[in-house]
Amino acid sequence: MDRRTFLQSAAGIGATVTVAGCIGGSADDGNYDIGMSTVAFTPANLEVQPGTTVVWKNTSKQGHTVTAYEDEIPSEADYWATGGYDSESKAREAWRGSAGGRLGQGETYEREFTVPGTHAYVCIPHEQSGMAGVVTVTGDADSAGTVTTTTEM
Ligand SMILES: [Cu+2]
Repeated sequence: MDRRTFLQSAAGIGATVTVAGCIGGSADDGNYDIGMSTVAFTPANLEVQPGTTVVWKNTSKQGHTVTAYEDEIPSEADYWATGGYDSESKAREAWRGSAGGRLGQGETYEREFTVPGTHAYVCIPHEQSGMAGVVTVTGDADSAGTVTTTTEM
């Protein structure tokens, strides 16, 4: 089983997947972290370290968006969405008006995550089908010195 197959099957059972291998790879060389199938992000849950650039790629024939839920990202984080809109309402308006923010087949979107916490997002045209995901940025960089030791008696 190759890594990509593993990620897709892991996402299918709702697992949280931590990816280290291809994070930071260029979008041009075919590497990506989150694929977009007909009505799903795979994996839907991705855990990364602060400072990680996550790459989404539309691996389907349908058009999709990657649109942050404004109320479901850390308050210190800048708003993000395909198309570069600075608010969720603008992103939704642009999609309704002209399919703004659409990622076509094979296109990619990148976003660097620096603020720890959960960053939830959705594909606007497939929201009703449950096409949504979460990027969790761990605080591990700050708590690296913390070690939990279990002593067996
Ligand atoms: Cu979609």
